[in-house]
Amino acid sequence: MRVLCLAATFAPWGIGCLGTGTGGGGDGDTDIDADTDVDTDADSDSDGDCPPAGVATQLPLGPPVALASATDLDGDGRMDLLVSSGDGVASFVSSGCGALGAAASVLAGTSITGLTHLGEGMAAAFDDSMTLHALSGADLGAGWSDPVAGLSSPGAVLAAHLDTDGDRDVAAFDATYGNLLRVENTGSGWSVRTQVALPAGISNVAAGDLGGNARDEILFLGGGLVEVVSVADFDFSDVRPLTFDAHAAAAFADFNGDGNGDVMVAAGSGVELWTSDGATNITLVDSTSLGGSVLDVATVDRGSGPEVAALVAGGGVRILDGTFAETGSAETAADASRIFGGDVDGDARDDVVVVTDAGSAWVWRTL
Ligand SMILES: [Ca+2]
Ligand SMILES: [Ca+2]
Ligand SMILES: [Ca+2]
Ligand SMILES: [Ca+2]
Repeated sequence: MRVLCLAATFAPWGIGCLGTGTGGGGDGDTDIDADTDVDTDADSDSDGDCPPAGVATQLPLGPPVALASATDLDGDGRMDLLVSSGDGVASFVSSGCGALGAAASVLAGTSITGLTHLGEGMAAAFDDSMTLHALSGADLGAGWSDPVAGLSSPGAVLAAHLDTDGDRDVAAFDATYGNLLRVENTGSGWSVRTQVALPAGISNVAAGDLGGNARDEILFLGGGLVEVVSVADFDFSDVRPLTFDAHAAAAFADFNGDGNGDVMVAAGSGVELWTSDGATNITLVDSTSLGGSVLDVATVDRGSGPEVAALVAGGGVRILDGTFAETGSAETAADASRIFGGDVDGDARDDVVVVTDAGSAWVWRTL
């Protein structure tokens, strides 16, 4: 019975099964691991649909995943997941104990090139007609769409505080990261504020606050590492190349606990800690090797301060504290490519969600 339920979830977006009881399980049960409903963490898992705590558990999502993001869409304090196969955007919302259930799919027939979360129940998607969509709520139904002009081809989008009004705005890139539009989130629409040409060699971007003011800094990653410092609203004219070594991804938080924002950066087979002086000057202070190419990093806070969760090629996940001591590890799948940190089960400790290219989420309810 439960195996049928698992199989049903491989159908296209929107087929309910996980966490919803609408799939093939005739008893309404949605036991994602099809085992014996052993409840390992005393979370009142009466119907067996909770991913067990302490190990990474595979939840099928559907079609291959080209883009993914994560935020709390329905405001219940639990991190939810947004994914796109390239055609439309689907939401998978956390149930009480961290199972991710298909909630909605929108923009069917629209080719999506970029997906990011704005926080506070909102996400942004960019499409190949150069339209930027704000998506809100578990059903992704509330929000707005506006064309944004100025790019030759649509590509990635990155949420960041580009001004000081407290909501996240969007940096929209062309397909080769050659140009960037700074787009204001007005609360009811998108407004392109400035445009800038970028240096060659960028393959990823990340944003977070490294001090100086309430706006975020942006890191350009790829065949180097470049810090772009916020100078004024929608003005990032202070561009600082930091190194020409390859860097893949970045996660922001105050990792050394001195009150200033820092950043953990995936670099080759290791992770680097760059700390800030509170005035946007960052310095490489330490690094560690994880024995394989580090594909992605995320910040997790399990109640004792921020740590970094690193995804190593092949599917291994390691959690490291600010001194690079390993505080947890898990194994996922060989095609795992993205990692997210956030509390999926509502116990106030961040968990880890890994997304694979083939269309699975691995939920690791951390201890
Ligand atoms: Ca939620
Ligand atoms: Ca803003
Ligand atoms: Ca710090
Ligand atoms: Ca948790």
